[in-house]
Amino acid sequence: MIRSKTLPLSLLFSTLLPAIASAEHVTLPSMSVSTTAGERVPYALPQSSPSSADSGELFKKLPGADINQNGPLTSIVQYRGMYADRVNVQIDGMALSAAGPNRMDSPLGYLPATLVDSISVYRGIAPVSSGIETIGGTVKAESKQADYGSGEDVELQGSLSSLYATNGDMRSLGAITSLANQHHRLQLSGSVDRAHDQEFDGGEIIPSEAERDTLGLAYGFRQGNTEVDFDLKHLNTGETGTPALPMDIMAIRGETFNTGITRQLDNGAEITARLNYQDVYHRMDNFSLRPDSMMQRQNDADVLAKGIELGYRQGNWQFGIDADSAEHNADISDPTNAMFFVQNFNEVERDRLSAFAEWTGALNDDWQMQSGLRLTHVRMDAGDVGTNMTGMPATLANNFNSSDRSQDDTLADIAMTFTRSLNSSLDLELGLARKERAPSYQERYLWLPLEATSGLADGRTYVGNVNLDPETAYQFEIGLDWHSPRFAFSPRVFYHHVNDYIQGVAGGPMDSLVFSNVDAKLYGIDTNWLWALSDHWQLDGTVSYVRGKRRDSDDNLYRIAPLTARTQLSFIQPDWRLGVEAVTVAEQNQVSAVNDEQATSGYAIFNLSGEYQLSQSLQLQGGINNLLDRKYRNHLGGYNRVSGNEDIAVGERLPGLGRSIYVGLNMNW
Ligand SMILES: [Cu+2]
Repeated sequence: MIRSKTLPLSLLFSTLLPAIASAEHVTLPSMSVSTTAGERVPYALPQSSPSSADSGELFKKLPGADINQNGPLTSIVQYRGMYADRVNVQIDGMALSAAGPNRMDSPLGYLPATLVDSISVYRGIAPVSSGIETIGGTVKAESKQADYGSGEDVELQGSLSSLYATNGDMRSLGAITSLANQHHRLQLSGSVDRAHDQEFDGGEIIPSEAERDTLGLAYGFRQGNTEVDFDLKHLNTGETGTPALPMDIMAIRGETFNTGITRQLDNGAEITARLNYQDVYHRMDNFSLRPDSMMQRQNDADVLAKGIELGYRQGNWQFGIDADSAEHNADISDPTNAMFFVQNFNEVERDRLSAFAEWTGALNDDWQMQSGLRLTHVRMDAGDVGTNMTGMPATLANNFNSSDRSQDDTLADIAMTFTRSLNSSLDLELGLARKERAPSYQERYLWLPLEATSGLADGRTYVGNVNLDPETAYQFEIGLDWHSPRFAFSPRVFYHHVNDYIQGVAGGPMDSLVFSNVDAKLYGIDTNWLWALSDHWQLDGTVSYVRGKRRDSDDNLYRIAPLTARTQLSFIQPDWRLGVEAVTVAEQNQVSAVNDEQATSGYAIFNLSGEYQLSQSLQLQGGINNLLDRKYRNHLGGYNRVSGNEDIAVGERLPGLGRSIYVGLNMNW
């Protein structure tokens, strides 16, 4: 995994909005209607101003993308029907582990929207160089980074992004400031997010308050052919609701550290070496933020993860060796009863050693190819567990402790994509891949029926299965990329044939589901499109459709995004822009019976947004989300798990957010 230095912002939209966010430029380009060119890889979100603290709201605007929402800061990436452990989400080049057994600290939760520089996705098949275990694709989110200066003189630069939204009284601030010359760059960044409970037409979602602070320090040095960088980040998420889960966040606190060296060799090759480290503590409970709680429970969890990456790139070839290791613990207690304890996960280890080779280049005058092979060895183990409970839980603990928990899996990934231009404005893309994923630690080592399921939030309890096999997906993809000066359209059709798909199946103790290998398929189509109607008017949007089914039974896969279209009409002037967006979502009645999943009906919501360039260094932005205050239910939003809220019954699907008026001021220097 070579850390990309700058993510290409899609040329398609690159002139749509000024790059206000980036500290590299003090002068801002003026706004204009886009001209179109071929789509970049990975495909980055058109620069857009945030309307919420959650960077998941930005990710959702990509084709094929959606978010499993368990709380205001707990956005779990879904790409083409695959989510959680199946999607490789990298924040500033780092594949983060989650401290929370329910992914309350999902990777996007580490990057507040006010600090986002770009979010991109490899549309379709992710190259093997993009990471280990990329069965559901690779998503990259990058924070704003200061660039080196141009001469010996030290320059001071920076940017600030502020946001206020009426729904939940949300306040966000993100800032970076840097000192840099051509050899050194030193950067300090920070952010603050605060919000009260969110509202919908009919009441409040309780608890959905949010509290998060981040602090970052980065330093880079370059001289001749060598560059060294250090990046230390601190995350402190305070009391934050997750109404779709049995507990809420009390704390997610810790550090991530990433450092690397890149050197260009005389023969034109580039070598890189990177190290990363993550140490995060998490506490959650079911009583502090909830109106009623019968039985008080608290869970203290942590993760300690380390990784190393070595890369070599020359000409058409790229090679890499990656290794990482994560250790997880989680202990459940009862603050009213000191005797009570459950060792939910104890010294669970998941270690990966992986190597890849990839070739990118022209096969002949017409065809370009990227193809790669990655082999990965995954080793997992878990320590002994215990509980003060007697009866069934004690028996399960004994059975677990006497079982052989040490497991080894070998994964082989092969990915091939072929592109050719059919004419000057039309490209064809074909992709084929075999991708694998080893079971997650929850899927293997959850020994007591609990809802610790990497954020499934289906309300069912699960038990793990030590003997699970890895998932194997065979992926096929065909797409077009049509780009003329005023029009662009890039549909992709895909089919994923998944053997040994891991899914809960009836038959566990105490009416739980057992993680089991089943067979599944996912297929669909997604597209981006843009139409410059005139010099001032532009229409653009995405359409995303995915269908997920079992192949070994009649059932559907759980929590699959409904057919969704986003359509935006913009009026663009050199120093301001106004847009109206329609988000139309179809009903989802292809639901999973085994997960007791509820169907949802379709809806449409309308959003207004605008930007106004006050001066070279000052921009005002704002808008209204859900203009008509439509009451709707997001199929990926989970069910209410909180009793005592008069506005939403327990087990009812959580409503989507009501109207929110927001305003933000962006500044750079
Ligand atoms: Cu948690």
